[in-house]
Amino acid sequence: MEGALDAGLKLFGMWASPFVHRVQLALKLKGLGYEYVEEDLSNKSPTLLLLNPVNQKVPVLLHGDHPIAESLVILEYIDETWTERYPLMPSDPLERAAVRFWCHFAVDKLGLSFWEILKSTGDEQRAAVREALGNLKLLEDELRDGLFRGRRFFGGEKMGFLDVVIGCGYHCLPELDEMTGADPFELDEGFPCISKWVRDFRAQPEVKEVIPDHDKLVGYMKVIRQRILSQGSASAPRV
Ligand SMILES: N[C@@H](CCC(=O)N[C@@H](CS)C(=O)NCC(=O)O)C(=O)O
Repeated sequence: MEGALDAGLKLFGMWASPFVHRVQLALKLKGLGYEYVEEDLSNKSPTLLLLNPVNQKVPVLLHGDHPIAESLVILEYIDETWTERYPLMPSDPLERAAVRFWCHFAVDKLGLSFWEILKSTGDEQRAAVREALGNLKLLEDELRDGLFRGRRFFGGEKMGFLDVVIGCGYHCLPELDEMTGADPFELDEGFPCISKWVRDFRAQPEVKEVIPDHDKLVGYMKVIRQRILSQGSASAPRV
């Protein structure tokens, strides 16, 4: 909590979870300190089950006595509670609508298509990669020609809400083939705007502090993939 405001926050998380990283990155950008509790998701603590009885998932943020669950809900809560510190959401309503729209896209489209890559092999996986690349192309077009065009980040010169949401889920895009055993694809060639954005995101000091070492994450994802493949299909987390 060094140098950060003690806001009476406790975060229940798991080191490799992109949903937890979203919350950690938002707290870091806002300069808010918090106590961190690492959960063993194969043996969840009674406290986690009590705080998030509906989904029984991390992250859960405890503010005083009040638990808040679901990463996007937590991000909005943090942003609306500490408005004076590093605003994450844009002030313009149209831009806010666009941020929310692309957050839905990240969860419903990108997230699901990448999950399909992780849990499949052979032709099924190649089809999943085609679907995911089609989704990435939509994001590439948005960065090139849409509301966010010409910006370093979706938030402008600095990272904003959408950078936190998409960045924590997809900073591993350059290692996607390694993580999933999929055929290699050239991010730089097909997706110049996304690949620049990924590089800029990964270079941010707050991101470096929050996101675990890439080799460690890739190794962990390979283990998860093997576990899913040996146990049969797993349900997708909502990314
Ligand atoms: N939609 C949730 C997803 C959270 C989620 O899937 N968390 C995973 C860890 S990456 C979890 O707690 N899994 C435990 C389980 O599914 O039982 C969010 O955005 O917070």
